[in-house]
This record gives sequence, C-alpha cells and structure tokens, in this order.
Amino acid sequence: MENRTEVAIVGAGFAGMYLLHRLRGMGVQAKVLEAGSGVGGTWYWNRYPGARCDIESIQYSYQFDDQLQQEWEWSERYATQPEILKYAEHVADRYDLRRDIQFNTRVRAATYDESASEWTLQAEDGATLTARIYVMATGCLSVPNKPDLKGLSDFSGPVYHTGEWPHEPVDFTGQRVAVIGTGSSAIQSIPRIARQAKHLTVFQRTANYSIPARNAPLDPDYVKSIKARYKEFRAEASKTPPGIHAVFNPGSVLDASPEEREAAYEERWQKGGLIFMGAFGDAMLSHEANAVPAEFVRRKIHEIVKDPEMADKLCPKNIIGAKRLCVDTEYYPTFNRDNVDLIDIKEQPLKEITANAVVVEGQEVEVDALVIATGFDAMTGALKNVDIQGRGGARLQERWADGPSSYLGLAMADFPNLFTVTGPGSPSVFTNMLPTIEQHVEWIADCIGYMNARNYRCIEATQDAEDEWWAHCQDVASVGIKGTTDSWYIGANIEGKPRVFMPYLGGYPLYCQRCEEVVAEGYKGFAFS
Ligand code: NA7
Repeated sequence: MENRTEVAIVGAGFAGMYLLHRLRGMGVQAKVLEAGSGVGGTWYWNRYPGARCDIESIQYSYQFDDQLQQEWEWSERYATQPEILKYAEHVADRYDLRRDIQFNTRVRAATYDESASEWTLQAEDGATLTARIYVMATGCLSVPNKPDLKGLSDFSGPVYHTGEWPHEPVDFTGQRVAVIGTGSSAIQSIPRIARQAKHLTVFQRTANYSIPARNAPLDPDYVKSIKARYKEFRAEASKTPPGIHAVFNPGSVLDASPEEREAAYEERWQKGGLIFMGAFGDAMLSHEANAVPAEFVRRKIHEIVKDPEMADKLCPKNIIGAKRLCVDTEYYPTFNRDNVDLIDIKEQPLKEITANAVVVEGQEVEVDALVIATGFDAMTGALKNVDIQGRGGARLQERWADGPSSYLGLAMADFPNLFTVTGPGSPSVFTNMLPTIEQHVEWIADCIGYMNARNYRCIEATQDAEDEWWAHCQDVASVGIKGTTDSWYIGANIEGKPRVFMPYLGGYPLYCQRCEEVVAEGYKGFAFS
C-alpha cells in the first residue's frame, strides 16, 4: 500500500465512506483500509437469509446530500440487506470513493509515534500506513461472537455464522438445519430457512421479544410526501431520543386504564416495528410499567403459536426492551410448521456437537447444516481487535481490560489524534445509526478542519473529560431498568467480558447538544498541541 496519508480510516461502512467523502471536500487527504472486498460494513458481512434493517428505509439513509436522498428509491418499508448494500455501492460509485479505499486489508496494529505525532497502522499482511490522524470507523457489531461449542470442529457439514455469511447463495433444500441463537439475526433468518429446509431445529438459550415488522412495498405517495419535506422530516427525527421519526407518547402506562393500555399497544403491534415501545414513556423506568408491554407480547405469542408448550418456551421471561427488541416477518407463526422444532437449551443444556448432530441433554438432533446466530462482541470488539498503542506505551486492550471508557464515544486520553466513530459512550445503537454516524463524522471532520486552520498537530481528550463523560454515561444508564438484564449492551453475551454499560442512554438530542457545547467552548475537554 502507498504508505502515507493525512487521515487513515479503518472501515468502509457508512461511517468510513462518509468520512472519506467529507474530508476530500475539505481538501484533506485520506485513505480507508477495509477488511472486506467491498463497501457496506455490516451490510457487506451480514448476508444471511432475511437480513433487513429494523429502521425504516426512508430514515436509514444518508442525508448529507439532498440530491442523493431525493434520487434514491427504496422499494420496501424495511430495506433488505441486498438493497442496502446496493445503496452503499451506489454511494461509493457516485462519489468515486473506491480509489481511496484499500480492500482486503485487515488492520491488526496501530502505534503512535510521539516524536513525529503520527500513527502507523499495520495490516495483517505486514503492509503499513502512516498518518497524522487515525479514525476507527469499524462499527458496533462487527466482530462475530463464536462461542466455543464443544465438538464444533468435528461437525462434517457446513457451518455458517450469520455475521459472516457466504457471498454465494446457500441452499438448504432437503437438509436438516440447526439454528443456534434467537437474537435478531436468528429471528430474521429462521422463517426463511424453515420454508426451504426439510427440517429446522432452533436451539434457544433466551427467548426474545419480537414485534411484527408489517413490512410492505413503499407507497409512492407516502415517499413523495416525505421527499417533499425530507429536510424537516430529518430535523424532526433528530429531536427524538433515538433520532427516529415516530410518535413517542411521554405518558405513563401506570396512569392509563387497562383499556387505554390495550388500545395503545394493539395499535403499535398492528403498525409494527421498534416503535412498539414508544406507546408510553415509562415502560423502561420500572418493572411494574414494563410488565404491561411484556405481558401484551407474551399474550400475542400464545395467540399465534398453536402448541401451548411451544408458546410457553417462546415467551420471554425477562423484561421487554432491555435487550434490543427484534422486528420480524413470520417469526412466531413459523413455529406452527410441522418441520420446525424448538429446544430450550436452558432446560436441555447443549452438550456437544458431533459429526452429524447437536447433542443436548436427553436428545441427539441429527442435522446436515449448522447456522450459528450468536451475535457479536459488541461495541468494543473491533476496537480491541487492533493492538492500539498510544502515548507512553498506553495499550487500548489493557486500558479497557475492566471495560471501556471514552470521551463522547469519540476519543480517549493517551490516544492522541485517534477518533472512534460510534465508540463506547456514543448513543450509537440506541439511535438510528445513519444520522448518528453522520453527526460523528461531521464533528470529527470539523475538528480536523479546526486543527488544520490553527496549525495544531495533535488533539487529545483529557483524562478528566473522559472520566466525567464516562461517569455521566454510567449515571444515565442507572436510571430505569435497561441495564438490569443481561445483554450485549453490557457485554453479558461474551464469556469473561467485563460487565459495563457501553452505549450512551441519554438520547440523541442531549448527546448532540453536548457535542456542540464542547465545540462552542473551544473543544472543551480536549488538549491541542
Ligand atoms: P444477538 O442479539 O446477540 O443474539 C445472539 C443469540 O445467540 C442470543 O439468542 C444468544 O442467547 C445466543 N447465544 C449467544 N451465545 C450462545 C451460546 N454460547 N450458546 C447458545 N446460544 C448463544 O445477536 P444477533 O446477531 O441476533 O443480533 C445483533 C444485533 O444486530 C441486534 O441486536 C440488532 O441490533 C442487529 P442469549 O440471549 O445471550 O442467552
């Protein structure tokens, strides 16, 4: 690789692509290193059947170029992975991004040279890239969690991880398939696999709440009405806590009558999607309030799934909304099919995998193919996968041994000139990722512009600012009941991972306000040199 640039960006997903474009527009030289062979990040890797975004397509897109958002046509309410990938590729073509993206290049180490105030990134193949500024645009859910399942390597059939799905079509026709896991990826793929496979056995560790997507082709008149006021529509979205355009009722579910509760949740169940939880403002504030939507969904599961024993198993016992809510098409009805079985591995622990079977307590299930839908080493996985060594020998992997911390999810003390897009401490996964990515990218690009205008070579978050922001993140997370359930938000899905609440729960508007204040006060909490 050509081994010097001004800004080295890791990752050619939506964050890396936009940052490259933005910096070019400022006349700043930048280069992107990407592990995959194409752009799109999450949407490049997650090609499993049924993969879709759970944010409506009209909102899950860039807004930095009005012409782009006016011209692009989404076909469905929720876009499929192939359509989002096509969009990412279109963006790469439209802004001629590929000439500054080096594909098939996985960065393994990054070392800061204090005397030269620059970073050198080292790729898996030994190639290096030196840059003054280094940006990790590596996403929140990009390192697959591959649990150490006993005997997995003995399995003689194909093994697929949803987060690393093959690029060529996978055909399960005539096969007996096992899906391990029941998170979003499993819930989206199970109905599709069930329709194709001879038999499907789902191995569930924790039942999840899922709301019907009610996906449908987009009505051209609706699209026209949004596009006529896209800017205002986006501005309205940015005022809501998740940065999503929807109606959020601030009222209390506990103050509502049983009829009002029922009507509100029924209306949202019929509309479909994540906004189900927006029916009342306090559902995540107390167990008592949370029990109302939780019980509503459990009742729906029992109405949909004919076998009461199966329905019982599918009913989540934990609170609703603490884990990421799932959005599905035909998930619960799939369990009415004759060719689908469900095994609760808390009741019947998974013992081992043999050449042709998944063995659980008291049962051996013969299968031809395995689908591992066990999620990701979220939020910190991609950042810790690179051996990042900052000032004075500070190592991110050691610094975060007991859990991460960051200033605004953007920067860390002792790691000068390193920015993270949607790092821990950013509202990231609690928001519509696309606008949040754009906000982060614009903040970082503006900051680089500010430095260049003043001939500053280095920027570094102060330890005090980082500590203060991190303490604020933890304070906010302790309000309500979101952090009371095991989830990937707190690292609970990975064995041995420290349990720390990682995303910022204070909402998109508050976060943006804080970022703007930091700038207005001369990049408060950052030191320049
Ligand atoms: P998730 O949501 O982390 O789901 C992973 C699933 O795999 C979940 O049901 C886990 O059960 C299960 N799991 C994890 N490890 C194991 C082991 N060792 N054995 C059995 N089952 C296991 O990942 P997804 O890919 O579905 O979705 C990630 C996000 O992508 C999603 O939230 C959306 O934001 C998009 P557990 O609940 O941990 O008991």
